[in-house]
Amino acid sequence: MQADPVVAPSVAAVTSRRNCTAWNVDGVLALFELPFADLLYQAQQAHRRFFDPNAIQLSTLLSIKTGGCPEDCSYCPQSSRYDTGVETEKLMPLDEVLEAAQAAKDNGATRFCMGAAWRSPKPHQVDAVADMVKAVKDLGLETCVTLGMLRDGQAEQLREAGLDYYNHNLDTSPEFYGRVITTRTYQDRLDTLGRVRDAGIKVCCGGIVGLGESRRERAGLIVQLANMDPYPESVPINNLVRVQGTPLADNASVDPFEFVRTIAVARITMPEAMVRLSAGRERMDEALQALCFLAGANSMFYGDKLLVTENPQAEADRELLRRLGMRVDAAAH
Ligand code: SAM
Ligand code: DTB
Ligand code: SF4
Repeated sequence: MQADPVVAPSVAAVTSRRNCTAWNVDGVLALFELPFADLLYQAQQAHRRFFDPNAIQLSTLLSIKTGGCPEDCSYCPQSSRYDTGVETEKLMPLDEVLEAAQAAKDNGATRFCMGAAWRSPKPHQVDAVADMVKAVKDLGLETCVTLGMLRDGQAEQLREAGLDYYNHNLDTSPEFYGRVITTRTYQDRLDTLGRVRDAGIKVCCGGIVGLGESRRERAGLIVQLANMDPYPESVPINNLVRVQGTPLADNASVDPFEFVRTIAVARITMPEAMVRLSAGRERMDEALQALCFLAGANSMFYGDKLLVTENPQAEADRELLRRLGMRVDAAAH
């Protein structure tokens, strides 16, 4: 029996990141509730309008300042509030960062993302990261950093150093957010994202599936992202990595098809964004990752480590892409 086709009211109107249509939670929820095949069909149509579905962009992560973070993000192994076994380290010296960036480039990554376990960087820390951005950019890589909340002028300083992307996630819906983090507000995050956008840096912003949120709350996150004007250039969708010692260590895992649905809904509502299959691949088999690509994911983290947790081996990823006939392309066009 053929289910009634549900076409979100605004799909046809979404033609440009700069001409956003207002999405609402019920409309996005209707997408989530489509039969799986119909949802993936819509996602593939959206994907093929702007991208080559056989192309993927690869970003490699490096934790340049690990652990000891004062924030209480309940998923995070780097918060000093939880005993997760992550050692606190100082900011990594420039030469070590460059060595890792060169290795990432040699392995085939096109973007290098540097993450720091800070609530908000201090001026001298931004100076040091700006030097890293300049040097990594000079290697011929795209640059991305995620440093926490930014104050006035800091985004501009990073832009001048050659920063291409700033990652700052909303993580979840505004309604569920207070159950996950109490040390910074949703509005704090939106303010930092505004500073990044105003400085002319590309925005990388997404969230996490598996925090204990409902489907409606997952839809609420997508609404926030898709209604940004313009919506982010890059949208990481993370599957919670459950780390012992964090408050979410024993969370139930989310139905894998629900994760694929989240990617598909992100693709339909933000058709021109790079949608990144992010944390959590270590627990996904190859068939599930292939479904994520079919749902519209066209980017992933590549390299044996995320920030502090494991990621699939680069060699295994190259083999997966080869078997699927996918090629690496910085723009995925
Ligand atoms: N400290 C900065 C901040 O939070 O703004 C930047 C680094 S922080 C580790 C970057 C993002 O990683 C978080 O916003 C969250 O979305 C993601 N993340 C952290 N721990 C995770 C986990 N255990 N599973 C999935 N995603 C996680
Ligand atoms: C994002 O959305 N996911 C990445 C990146 N942006 C910085 C981080 C994932 C972290 C997973 C747990 C860890 O290794 O710390
Ligand atoms: Fe700190 Fe970022 Fe981890 Fe939150 S997610 S505890 S801000 S490192």
